[in-house]
Amino acid sequence: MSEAAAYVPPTVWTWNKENGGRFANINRPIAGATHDKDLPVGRHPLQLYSLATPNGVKVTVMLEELLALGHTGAEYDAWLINIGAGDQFGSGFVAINPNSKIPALLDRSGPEPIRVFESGAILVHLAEKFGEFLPTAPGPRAECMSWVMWLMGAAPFLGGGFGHFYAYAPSKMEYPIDRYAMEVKRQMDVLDRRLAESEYLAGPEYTIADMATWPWYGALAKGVLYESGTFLSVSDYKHVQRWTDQIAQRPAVKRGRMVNRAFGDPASQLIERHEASDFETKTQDKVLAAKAAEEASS
Ligand SMILES: N[C@@H](CCC(=O)N[C@@H](CS)C(=O)NCC(=O)O)C(=O)O
Repeated sequence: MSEAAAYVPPTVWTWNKENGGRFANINRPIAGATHDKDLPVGRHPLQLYSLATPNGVKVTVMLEELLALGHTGAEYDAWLINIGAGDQFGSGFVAINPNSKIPALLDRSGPEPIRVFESGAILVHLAEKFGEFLPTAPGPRAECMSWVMWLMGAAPFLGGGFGHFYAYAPSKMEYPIDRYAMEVKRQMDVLDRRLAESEYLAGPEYTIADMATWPWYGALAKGVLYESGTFLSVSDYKHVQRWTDQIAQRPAVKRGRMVNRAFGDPASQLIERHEASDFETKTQDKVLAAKAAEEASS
């Protein structure tokens, strides 16, 4: 009998803190802050609190794209939220995102600060604020928003479903891996068919739909997400491969994916971003990385 079939749910679910999953230490069945901690605030109009996971990269790519177009109002301070250490449960972070997940944005350009949480909402907020990467004609706008919403609904099946059971669960279980592998392959086929007929997701122009989708499904296409490239036969999705490579060449994408990256190759990391020149100097980055290593070992 399989492990899943042997499990009989109790009458009332209770929280088993040591469930063995990779992120069991930060998963909780309750919301709200666990500790008092103010967020730092820099000098730019936009304050971003994030981490370079696929959800975080969506926003840093958008900000770098806006800056590349000359929108100086898109200058931003990007502060690191270490979700492994529970920074998302600090009172300051919870005040701008009651859902305690990165990314979160504080737009301080107007008379009153505006908080924006959910990566899709942040992309739309920035697109509307600067009049870029979201078509304004009703048809193209609807197409773009449809793909943005598709991504926001689809990605949790990839991350929380497939990724969780394939890479993070304490043991490999056939039923959930099979169920989510099927769904993720279906999603890749949805993208592949769309990208066979259209250069970008929303049409001939690169938009926030591509920025939202590329960090997830582009990474999946390259086999770097959950080391599942062979398992899911990702090289079969030729049009997704073409689109992934095309977007990866964009200078703003190369910069955006580095911001708030606190893992992987040190050369790919810019732990905090406060100035465009930070990409070149990375001096403060090295200081922060050394400090983080020191804290981790103490
Ligand atoms: N729907 C949210 C999802 C954000 C999300 O899941 N963020 C993850 C990192 S990719 C997180 O902060 N996790 C911390 C936690 O769950 O405690 C969005 O798109 O902004």
